[in-house]
Amino acid sequence: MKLARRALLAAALSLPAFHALAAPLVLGFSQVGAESEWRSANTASIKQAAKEAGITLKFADAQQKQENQVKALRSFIAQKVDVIAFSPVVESGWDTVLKEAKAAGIPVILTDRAVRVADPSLYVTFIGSDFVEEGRKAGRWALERAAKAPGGALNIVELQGTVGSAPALDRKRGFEEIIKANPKLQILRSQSGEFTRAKGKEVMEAFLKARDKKIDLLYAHNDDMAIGAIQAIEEAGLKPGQDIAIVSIDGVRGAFEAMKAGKLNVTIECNPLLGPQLMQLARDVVAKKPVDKRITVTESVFTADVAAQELPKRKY
Ligand code: GZL
Repeated sequence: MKLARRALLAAALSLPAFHALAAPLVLGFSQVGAESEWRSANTASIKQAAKEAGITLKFADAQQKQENQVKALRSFIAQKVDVIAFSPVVESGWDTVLKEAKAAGIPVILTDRAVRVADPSLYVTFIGSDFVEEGRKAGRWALERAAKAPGGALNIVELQGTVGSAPALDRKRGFEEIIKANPKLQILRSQSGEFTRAKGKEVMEAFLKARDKKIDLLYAHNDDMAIGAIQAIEEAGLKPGQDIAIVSIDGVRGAFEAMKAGKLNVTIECNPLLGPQLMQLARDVVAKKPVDKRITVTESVFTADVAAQELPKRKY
């Protein structure tokens, strides 16, 4: 009889209805901040997806500070959440807190940005974009632009993302890997605009005041810095998108509006809508199902000539 009862219980426990009745899965999520349109769209996607999945989301905004993310991860560990996910603001400095999560038996999922750790078993999986490829796509566009430029040359200035962050390091690497094919593409100045409009404008003002050689192209690691730079270029009496061509990354609504106005030439899409995939990953990881170590999302390139037709279709 005992065996029959155990078998019955096992069968009941396997029913989806039982899981629905079980306590909802608790996910602790540490977000970088709210620095850009991209980040806001990423946060909205995660919150909406958690609600739709019936997952209890504990959400912490780090205001772009690593120490706040470490505090948040420690708080999730203390609360004994089922799974932790985060977008690490910078690549390094995570080994200690990730070891604490591992010691507590809490699996960690990386979203959006990657980390550099000595022991890759400290996280289960990464889901996000291939930032190096995004940089390559920007580089390929720059090469094409140079081919049509007088003398085939372009003087470039670069607005980098957050210092030490995976997107800033990788987007720079991918861009330089491609443009080195044409030595007439020269990066005159390169500085962090911290992924924000305000800082992007401030640094672009400094580039313009430096009065180096004439600037032909701005490469911005995200659309928000490009939009800030557009204001600086206009205030300097120049035409963004014409006197100074602009290539940026993310594909947020503001970029499509700038392209439609002829002020931005191209945006490389970086998909922030990771919420639904993250929720499924959280369930799979907690259920100890095998998952790929690295899951990248497919992305497009949008040039100004398609901006008007694409804008109404954009989800972020
Ligand atoms: C990229 C993401 C970057 C965006 C910026 O996946 O980490 O951070 O490109 C955001 O807009 O601030």
